[in-house]
Amino acid sequence: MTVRQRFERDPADIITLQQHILEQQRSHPTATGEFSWLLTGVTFATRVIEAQVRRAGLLNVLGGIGQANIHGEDVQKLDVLADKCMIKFIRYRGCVGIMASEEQKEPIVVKDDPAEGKYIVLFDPLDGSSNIDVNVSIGTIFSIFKRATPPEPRRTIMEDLLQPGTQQLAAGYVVYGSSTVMAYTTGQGVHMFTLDPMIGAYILSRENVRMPEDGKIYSVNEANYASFPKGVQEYLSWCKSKEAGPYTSRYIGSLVADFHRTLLRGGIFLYPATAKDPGGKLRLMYEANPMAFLAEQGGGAASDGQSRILDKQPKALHERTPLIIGARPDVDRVLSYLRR
Ligand code: AFP
Repeated sequence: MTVRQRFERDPADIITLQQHILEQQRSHPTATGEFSWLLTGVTFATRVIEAQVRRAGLLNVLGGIGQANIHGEDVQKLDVLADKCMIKFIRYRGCVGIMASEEQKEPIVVKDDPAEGKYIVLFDPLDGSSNIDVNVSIGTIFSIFKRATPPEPRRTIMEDLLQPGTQQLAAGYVVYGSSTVMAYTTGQGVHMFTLDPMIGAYILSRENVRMPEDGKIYSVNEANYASFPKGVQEYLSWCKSKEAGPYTSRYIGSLVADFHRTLLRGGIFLYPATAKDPGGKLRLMYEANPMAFLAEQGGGAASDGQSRILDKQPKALHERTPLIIGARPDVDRVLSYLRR
């Protein structure tokens, strides 16, 4: 029986995100419940953000604050609000030691002692901010790691933070779209939950999502075509060829929304190196790593053109990376063009 059939048959049969997280916790006999408590903190923060996003035109939250962030991008009022919500509702979860936000230059140390605050939460509080004022889908992305705790030798805050994506305990996003959907993974598949505004809770809507391998969509900001690597240019020409099918093109400009579609429909999303951003535009720790974890858990793949995203050893908190992410056959094809 599908999730929808179950809901229509008996509304009491629904599975909330909270229940789902607790179920997953039961499969880890040594789990203390702290991690589940932390995850529900993240989801609560996104519900507060979503309430602001849904009323954005009615409240005084649209527009910029007249300042640029550390990446040189205009900060929007909703960026600031979303950042505050994430920081506030995650920090009170007790077990969090370090947080890092795409909007903040420095990490936020909540508990210096790793034995007291063993988790690290990294987030992009509001991804796709240039879409806020025009009612196009935006989202929140998060990624959770564990700090080195005794008996492991103590690490500095930066050493704890700069772990490769393979070490993520959980990752997910919320897309504030035609409905509000959360997708998350703890390494046991990708599960999606739709926020039911009547109940005020995220309800399971898709379990064990698998990325289709026959998708025919490519997603890229083609305005940058002239400075893409030659292999990417050739791949895009192939997408438009008779041999390819042909593909169709979709680009929203919010990674969360573009990735969400790719997870459900297959195909590929690319943000290669460009003349403006020779190292790529997207952030490894806040965008590429969490999406790569979800992509792989959904049967897909993610690469920077040379190596697997999850294997990359970060050198800086706000490091950028090229990103090629989607169904495995599509990612492999781009890589083969890049190798030619
Ligand atoms: P903003 O949050 O500044 O709108 O950036 C969004 C983003 O980081 C990512 O979500 C998009 O995929 C990408 O940038 C879009 O970049 P372009 O506007 O250069 O296509």
